Amino acid sequence: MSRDVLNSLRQAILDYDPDAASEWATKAIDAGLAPNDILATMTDAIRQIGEGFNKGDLFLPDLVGGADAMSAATPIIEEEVQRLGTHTDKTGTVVIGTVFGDIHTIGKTMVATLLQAEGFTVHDIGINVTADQFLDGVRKYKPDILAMSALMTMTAPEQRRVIERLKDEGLRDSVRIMVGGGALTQEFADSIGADGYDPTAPGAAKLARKLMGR
Ligand code: B12
Repeated sequence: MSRDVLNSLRQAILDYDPDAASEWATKAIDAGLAPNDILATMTDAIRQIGEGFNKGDLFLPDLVGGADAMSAATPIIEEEVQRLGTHTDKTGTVVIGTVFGDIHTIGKTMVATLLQAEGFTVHDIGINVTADQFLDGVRKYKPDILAMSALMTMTAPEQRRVIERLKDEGLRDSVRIMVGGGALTQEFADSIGADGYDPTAPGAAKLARKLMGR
């Protein structure tokens, strides 16, 4: 039964059908499935579309169609994650954004949602965020953690630029930095001097707690 619901949700994303995707996401929640499992199914589907694009079997409108279906279903899962959120203690504050030149929002939003579920106060400063805007976010919100997402090999180096700018402005030691996104590896994260990297959203939430010493 739950397998059928998840398969239908996956199919709705592969069919680029936002209405069906939100309908099956609601059914998955009603069936009592864990938000992490639902998000993992959706992620698999959109990555399958990405692979098709990579091989030249699918094209940009396919990415847009899959992303639209994904974006229709995501708020339903987010709502459930927030409803389930039991942490009343404030674990810490996070500023999160997708780096300059990069408009991929889905993974960053998932990480923000699961951080909230872990009790963090999250300031999501959006996509295509310049180094100056990240610095402004750090000055304004004084976060414990700065989280940056980058989905493309072209935009990943932007994370290095932000870290260098934080150093130049004397802000680097005021904040822990975690990085992620499809284009990254642990080696890259180490090479730019980030404090942590994880390839998944649930892992990002655990990593954030670890960076807070919890
Ligand atoms: C959907 C999509 C789009 C949508 C985005 C819509 C939206 N609202 O986000 C649209 C159609 C707009 C798009 C556009 C483009 N895209 Co695109 N896109 C994708 C696709 C298919 C899925 C991305 C996604 O949402 N994945 C699902 C999420 C959940 O995964 P995720 O983002 O990786 O996040 C997870 C982890 O990485 C982690 N995570 C994420 N952020 C963070 C942050 C921290 C701190 C941590 C710890 C963890 C973490 O947690 C998440 C959950 O597990 C990928 C393929 C892929 N395999 O990812 C291509 C992909 C990223 N796109 C690609 C390209 C090339 C483009 C375009 C240049 C295409 C074009 N020719 O115009 C443009 C670029 C636009 C721009 N300037 O940014 C390439 C990038 C190649 C590369 N390595 O550089 C990919 C890999 C496709 C491919 N195989 O070639 N895209």
